[in-house]
Amino acid sequence: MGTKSKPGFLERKSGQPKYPFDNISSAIPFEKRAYVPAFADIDNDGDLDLFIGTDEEAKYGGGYGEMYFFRNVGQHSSPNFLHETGSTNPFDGIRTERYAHPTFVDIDADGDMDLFVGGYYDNSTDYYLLQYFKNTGTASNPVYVNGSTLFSNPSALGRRGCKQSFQK
Ligand SMILES: [Ca+2]
Ligand SMILES: [Ca+2]
Repeated sequence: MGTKSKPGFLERKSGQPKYPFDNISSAIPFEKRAYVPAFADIDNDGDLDLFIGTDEEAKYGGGYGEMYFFRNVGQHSSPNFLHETGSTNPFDGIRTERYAHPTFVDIDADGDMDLFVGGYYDNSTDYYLLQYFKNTGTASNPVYVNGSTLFSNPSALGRRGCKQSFQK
């Protein structure tokens, strides 16, 4: 609805036509406490793919987050998201901090999407962290390794978590 200069929004709900997310809630276990979406064309095929950051407190023995990956196997104007796991998920086995808030941007201008994840480190001091995951693969076949922490200063970031944002 609306136009580029005057947007209008219409909520589409589960079960309605053109609602592309019906298979997502069944892919993420109910007990997760964060569902933070980020879109990026991670396989460079012209449509936006979906990532969802979560809190995975139980899976790794406490205190970590995880990224779920849904490849867009539809069209740019008619998305259809397929849950990818194992080796087809570029974040398979990679832990983030809790309540993962992902954002993709080509920060090093090498043509592939890098990742920043804001999160929460659950210990007695309650740090809020920003992690950087450089894409060491390609624009169509990303490879991410465990991220380095850019900063973790609760007094600078505030105590309600950090969420990163980049403007084009
Ligand atoms: Ca894509
Ligand atoms: Ca890059």
